[in-house]
Amino acid sequence: METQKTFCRICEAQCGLIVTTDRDRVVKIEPNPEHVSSRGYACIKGLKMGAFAHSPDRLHTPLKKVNGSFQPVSWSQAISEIGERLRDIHAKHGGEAIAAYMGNPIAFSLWPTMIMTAFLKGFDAHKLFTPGTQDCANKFAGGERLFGSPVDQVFPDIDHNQLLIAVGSNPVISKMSFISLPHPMDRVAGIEERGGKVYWVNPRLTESAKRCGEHVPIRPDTDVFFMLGFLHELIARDGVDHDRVRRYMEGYDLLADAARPWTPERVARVTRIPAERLREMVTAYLAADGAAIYSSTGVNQGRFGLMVYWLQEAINAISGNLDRRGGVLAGKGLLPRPPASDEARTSRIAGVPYVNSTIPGGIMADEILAPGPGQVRAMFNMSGNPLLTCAGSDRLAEAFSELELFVCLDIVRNETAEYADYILPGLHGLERADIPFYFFTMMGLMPTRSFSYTDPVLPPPGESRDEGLILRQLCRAAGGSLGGSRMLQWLSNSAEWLGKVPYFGSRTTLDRVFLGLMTRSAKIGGIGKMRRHPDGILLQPNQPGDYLGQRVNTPSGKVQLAPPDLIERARSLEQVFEDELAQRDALKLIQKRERFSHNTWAHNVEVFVKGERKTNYLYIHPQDAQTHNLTQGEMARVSANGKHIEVPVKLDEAMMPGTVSVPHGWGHQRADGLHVARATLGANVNIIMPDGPDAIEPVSGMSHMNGVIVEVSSV
Ligand SMILES: Nc1nc2c(c(=O)[nH]1)N[C@H]1C(S)=C(S)[C@@H](COP(=O)(O)OP(=O)(O)OC[C@H]3O[C@@H](n4cnc5c(=O)[nH]c(N)nc54)[C@H](O)[C@@H]3O)O[C@H]1N2
Ligand SMILES: Nc1nc2c(c(=O)[nH]1)N[C@H]1C(S)=C(S)[C@@H](COP(=O)(O)OP(=O)(O)OC[C@H]3O[C@@H](n4cnc5c(=O)[nH]c(N)nc54)[C@H](O)[C@@H]3O)O[C@H]1N2
Ligand code: SF4
Ligand SMILES: [Mo]
Repeated sequence: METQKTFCRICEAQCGLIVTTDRDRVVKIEPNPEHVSSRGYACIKGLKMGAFAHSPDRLHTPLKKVNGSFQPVSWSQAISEIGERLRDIHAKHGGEAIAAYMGNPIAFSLWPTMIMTAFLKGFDAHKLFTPGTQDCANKFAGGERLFGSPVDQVFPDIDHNQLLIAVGSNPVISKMSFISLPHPMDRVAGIEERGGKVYWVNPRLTESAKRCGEHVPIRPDTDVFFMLGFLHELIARDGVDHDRVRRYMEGYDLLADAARPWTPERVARVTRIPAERLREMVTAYLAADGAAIYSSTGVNQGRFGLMVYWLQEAINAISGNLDRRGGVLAGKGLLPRPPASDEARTSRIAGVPYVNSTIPGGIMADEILAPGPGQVRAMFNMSGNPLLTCAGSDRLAEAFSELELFVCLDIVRNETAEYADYILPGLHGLERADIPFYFFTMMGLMPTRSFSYTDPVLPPPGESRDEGLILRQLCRAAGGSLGGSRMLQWLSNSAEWLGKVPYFGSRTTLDRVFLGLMTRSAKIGGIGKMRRHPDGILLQPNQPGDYLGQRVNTPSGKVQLAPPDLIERARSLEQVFEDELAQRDALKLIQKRERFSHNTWAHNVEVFVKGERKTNYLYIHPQDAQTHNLTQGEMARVSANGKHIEVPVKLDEAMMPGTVSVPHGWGHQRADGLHVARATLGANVNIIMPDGPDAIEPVSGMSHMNGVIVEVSSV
C-alpha cells in the first residue's frame, strides 16, 4: 500500500486529496486535512474518481474504425495514418479545414491544453471549440470590454463580504465557477455568521438557498431586467462613489442613461421580483460594509449573459465595491499570460466573432456542414463529448458523419467517439503531473491564494499516453511544426527521442520540464521544491486597492462602464421586454446540475447512477404539472425547436411555477463503449436546444441553454 497527496481536477475547487493505492489501483481516496486551500474538504465525485480511472471501459490501445466497427491498432499505425490524412487535408484545404474541440475535464491540466493550441498553430489552424461558449464566454467577452482583457476577471471577496447576491449559482451542488472555493457553503454561510446577508436570485429554491440566506425567485432569463432595475434604484438613491468613478472609470453617464427607463416597478412585470423586494436588496447592498453581486451559469447560458455580466460589474464598480475589502477583487495571476491574439477573428459562418481565441460551439455543425472555402474537414476532439454537451445534437451527429477525418482523444469510447475514425487513449487526471487550473494560475480567481503541484498517482493503463505527446507525434507525422516553430518541433522530437534512452528517459518528460518552467516563472521554485510541499503553498493574500489605477488593462487604464456595443444592445431591450410580457404563460426550461452527475462522464460510474439516479427527469412544479395533465413518474414529452425528448416527470415544489428543468449530459443508450452509462435511461436535452448563428449570443457566442421556451405533454 502506498499513499500519495494530490489534488482533484474535476471542478474548480481543486481539493487536496490523499490517495491510497495497492499495486497501481486506487484503494481509497480521502480529503487532505492539511491542504492549504481545501483543508479537509472533498466531495463524493473526487472521493470516488478511482472508479472512473479504473473503469473496465478504459481504452488501452488506439482504435480504428474499419467497416463500421472499431479495431485495435498499434500506435505507429494510428499516428502515421492520421498524420498522412491530416497532411493531405492541410495541403488541399489549408488550416481553415482543421478544427478541434477541447472538453471540460482536460481544461484542468495546463500541459495538454497548451499543446493543443500549439498543435493547431502548427497547421495555421485556429478553429478551437471549447465548452466555454456553453458555460462562461460571456464573462470573457465582458472582461475584454470592461477591464481590457478576457482574462481580467473579478471574484467576490468571499471571506470578507458583508453581502452577497448570488445570481444563477448553486454552490452546494456545483461548488461554483470563476472562483476556487473548496467547501463553498461554509464560506458563504460565514457571511451570515458575521452578521451579513446572502440573497440567491434563482428560479429554483436550490439546495444552497435552503442552507442559508434568502431566496429571491426570478422568472428565467430576465436577469438583465433585474440588473437594470437594481442599477436604476442604486443611482436614484445616489449610491454611487462619484469620486472613485471620476478617477478610475469612464462612461458613467451613458451607463446611467441605459438604466433610466427601468424602474423597479417596471422590471418587476417581467422578473416577478416585487419592486419592494428589489428596493430592500438595494438597501442591504448599500448598507453593507463590502458587498458583491456574483453570477454564474444560470445567467451565462441565457440570452443576455453578457449584458448581465456588464451591469453586475458596473454596479460593483460604481458603488465602490470593486477592488475593496469585502467587495469584489480583481484576480492576479501567478504566471505570465499567453500573448493575446491581436487579430479579431470572425467565423465564415455569419461573421460570428471568436471570444478568447475560441470559436462558439453553437456554430460547430455549421462550420462542418456549410460547403465552401474554409469548410471543416478534420476534427480533433480531446476530452470532450460535444454530441451530448453542445446545443443541436441531431445536427452535430449529421456533421460528425460528414467529416473526412475525425479523431477522438479520450479515456473511454463515448457517444461522440462513435463517429470517430480513430480513438486514441489518453490519461486520467490521476495519471498526470499537474499544477492548478489556468483560472487560478493565469487569472488568479482564488480567495485563498495558493499553489500546488502533483506528480502522477497512477501509471497509465495499457498503452495509453499523455495527450500532449500524442498531439506532438501527430504534428510531426503530418509535417507540421508545433506552435508554427521549427525550433519547438525539434525540441519536442529530441525530448521524445531522449525519453527512449533509459537514464535520460525519466528526466526528459517534456511535461515535467514544462511544469517546472511554469512553477519557476511563478517565482515559486522548481518542482523539487513543490514536491517538498505536497499540501500546497500559501501565497501572499489578495490585496484590495491594487487594481484600480494600477492594473486595469484598457488603453486608458480606466474601467469602461459603457462599452458601445452593449449600450447599443440595451436599446433593443424594449422589444425584449414586450416579448417577455407576451410570453408570460410559456414554460421556460432551465439547467440543473446534480450532485452525482458531472456533465456526461459520471454516468459511467456505477455508484453515481444507482436507483433513482439512473435517469434524468422533467422537474416541474405540481401546479404546472396539473395544468399540463402530468403526474409523478409518467413519461413526459418535452418539445422545442421542432424536436422533442421524453423523460419521466418529477414533481418539485422547488421549481418556480412557469419553470421546468431537464438536467443535461444524459441519453447514453447508444454508447456501446460505456457499459454502465448505456444501461441508464434518460434523454439528451441538447437535442431540443437551439444551435446555429441565430441561436447564440451575438457578441460572446454563448449558446442559449437556459430559459428556452418549451412545451410539455404526456406521451
Ligand atoms: N443543455 C446543457 N448543456 C450543457 C450544459 C448545461 O448546463 N446545459 N453545461 C455545459 C458545461 S458547463 C460544460 S463544461 C460542458 C461539458 O462538456 P464536455 O467537456 O464536452 O463533456 P464532459 O462530459 O465534461 O467530458 C467529456 C469527456 O472527457 C473525457 N475525459 C475525462 N478526463 C479525461 C482526461 O483526462 N483526458 C481525456 N483525453 N479525456 C478525459 C471523458 O471520458 C468524457 O468522455 O457541457 C455543457 N453542456
Ligand atoms: N455536481 C456537479 N458539479 C458541477 C458540474 C456538474 O455537472 N455536476 N459541472 C461543473 C461545471 S462544468 C460548471 S461550468 C459549474 C457551473 O457551476 P454554477 O455556474 O455554479 O452552476 P449551477 O450550480 O448549476 O447553478 C446554476 C443555477 O442557475 C439557476 N438558474 C437557471 N436559470 C436561471 C436564470 O435564468 N436566472 C437565474 N438567476 N438563475 C437561473 C439554476 O436553478 C441553478 O441553480 O459546475 C461544475 N460543478
Ligand atoms: S469539490 Fe470538485 S475538486 Fe473538490 S473533490 Fe469534489 S469534484 Fe473534486
Ligand atoms: Mo462547465
